[in-house]
Amino acid sequence: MKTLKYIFAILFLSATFVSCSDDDENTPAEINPVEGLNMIYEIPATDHTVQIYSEKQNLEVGYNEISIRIKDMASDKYVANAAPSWMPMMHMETMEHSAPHSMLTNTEESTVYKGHVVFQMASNDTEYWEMILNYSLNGQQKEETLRVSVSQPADGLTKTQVFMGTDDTRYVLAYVNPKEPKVAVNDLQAVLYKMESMMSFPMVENYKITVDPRMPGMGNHSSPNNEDLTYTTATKMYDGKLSLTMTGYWKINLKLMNSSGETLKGEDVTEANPESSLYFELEF
Ligand SMILES: [Cu+2]
Repeated sequence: MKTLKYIFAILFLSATFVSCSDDDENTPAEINPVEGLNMIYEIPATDHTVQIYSEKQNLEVGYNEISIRIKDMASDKYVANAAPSWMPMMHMETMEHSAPHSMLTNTEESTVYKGHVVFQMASNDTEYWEMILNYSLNGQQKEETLRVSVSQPADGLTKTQVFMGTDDTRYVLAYVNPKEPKVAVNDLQAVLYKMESMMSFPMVENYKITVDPRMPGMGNHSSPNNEDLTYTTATKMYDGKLSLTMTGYWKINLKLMNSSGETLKGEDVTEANPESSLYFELEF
């Protein structure tokens, strides 16, 4: 009975406290820096916890935008000087390899470290992905290894291609935007990496990717006002324009060209050749 009384007292006090702060009109509305994101993993450690967020419900093959927060339990605050780095690793039956990934930066929100990973393949019963995280907390270097699951996108459409170029280099090309395509001229965005080794995937700059969207279900018609993808230093991505004149299934035929204008992968769409071997698929 005594315990119950205490609980009531605490409840009453906290209710009072909440209503007090609600009444205070000078208190600015608290901005949630991970608003709209899903916390897909949380790694509990003795004195802190690492939280991993995505726009999606889970990690998928292709381009994944990921946000990481580290909460110091002692101060109950998210840490702004953790300087984290990460390394995705896939453990396959016969080998191990990494995946293309950006650096983690906290330029928009000091306590949210953002970056992206392009997973080339899904995990399965015997082959799995791990994310190795390194960061500093209260002057100490920490490392956590988290097993993550990576699935094929539910829509089954191709938005990522791993391929060998005519220069005998293996490339990874992944679709980034538009996330919600519209009947309009959309901002098209993609990332391009090359595979230097099993562990190293440097970003490829200053190449060009031609864009030729077609509707195979409707006589393979195209659309006007597309713009080829070119590298933008500010975004560290390839930016172009994708014109979609109607809803339905579109095949975005692509051709990758190096800085000397040589075609490394993909073919022109002609009467005789309805599609390129390099493409993205969209349906909306
Ligand atoms: Cu693999």
